[in-house]
Amino acid sequence: MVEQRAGRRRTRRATLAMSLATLGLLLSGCSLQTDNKWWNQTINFGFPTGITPEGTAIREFWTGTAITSLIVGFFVWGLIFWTMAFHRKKKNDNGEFPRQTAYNVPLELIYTAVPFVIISVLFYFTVITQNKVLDLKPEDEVDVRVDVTAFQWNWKFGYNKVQVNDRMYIEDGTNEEATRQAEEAGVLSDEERAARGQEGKPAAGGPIHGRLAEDKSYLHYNTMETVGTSEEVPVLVLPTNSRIEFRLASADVIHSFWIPEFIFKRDVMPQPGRNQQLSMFQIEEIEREGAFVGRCAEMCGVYHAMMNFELRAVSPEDFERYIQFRQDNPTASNAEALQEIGQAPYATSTSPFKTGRSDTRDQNNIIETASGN
Ligand SMILES: [Cu+2]
Repeated sequence: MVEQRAGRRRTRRATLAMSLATLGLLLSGCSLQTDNKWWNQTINFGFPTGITPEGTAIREFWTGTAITSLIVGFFVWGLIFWTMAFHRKKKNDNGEFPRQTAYNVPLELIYTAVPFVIISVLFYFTVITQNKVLDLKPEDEVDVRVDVTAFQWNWKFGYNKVQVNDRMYIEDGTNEEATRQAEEAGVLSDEERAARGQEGKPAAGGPIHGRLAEDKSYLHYNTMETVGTSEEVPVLVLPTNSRIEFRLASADVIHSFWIPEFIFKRDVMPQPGRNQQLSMFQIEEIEREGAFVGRCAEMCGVYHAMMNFELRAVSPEDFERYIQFRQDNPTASNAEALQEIGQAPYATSTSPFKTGRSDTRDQNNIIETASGN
């Protein structure tokens, strides 16, 4: 009897030790990151810190989900270890099995109902978070609209609307001339139609909704644009404290617009016309000034890995000066405008790559730039 009790105590201790070890292992996965809320500092379970309210919502959802999973996990592990430790009866001396407890209807109902409740709660919070992240506010609540054009292998950013501190700088930034040219280029001229034997047929006569494959009129063209080159990483300058809308379109294949600090990425599609909702998103605001790297997150060809850009978040006041300078000096470069407001003229979060094939073969394919810091 005494021996049996000691054995039981030993099993109980072993169970406790095992549980503590598991807990330690799980908690060591947590990382410390800067955030104003203490619970996010300590328990974000390795999730990165975003710079938008949407990013924070996703992170908090993640933290809640991780905690829920741990609670469920510990409950299940507890039951398993408890069963293992205290219900190890074997056949008795008469060769009889211990009392069997299968087909316990109330128990089966409970463990069917409880998981259903758990997934219902998780589903509820998933929908709440998703609605916040994908929320599109009406036109008059959008402060800045950026047209993002992805192409192999770089980015173009156009300012379509800019309203900062209740002042309208750009109401409709569309470049009418460029738009008209793109529309014309997408339709065959009379001579070309004759050459293809398409006289008398309906206009255009191309394969994509009746238009040519070369037709790029679905893209957005703006008067004020920032275009990346192989030598210069495009720097997208945006203000903090402003609602920003991104309209995405690709000039060729599918790309993906990703600023890791947004905790959000979205595919950039060619011909996105029929899915307008899917080719745009908004952020409530950028909460922090700084330089943040942006990347293409959809394998899009040979130089996909080099398709970087930079988001430079500045104060609304600096942004006003930046826009004013570019309006007053339409031929000035983006670097000059950045310098004008006391910012580093070139990207600081990433470097351009050499794009020549022979250059990229030697591991050393980063070009040193004269970046500001
Ligand atoms: Cu790409």
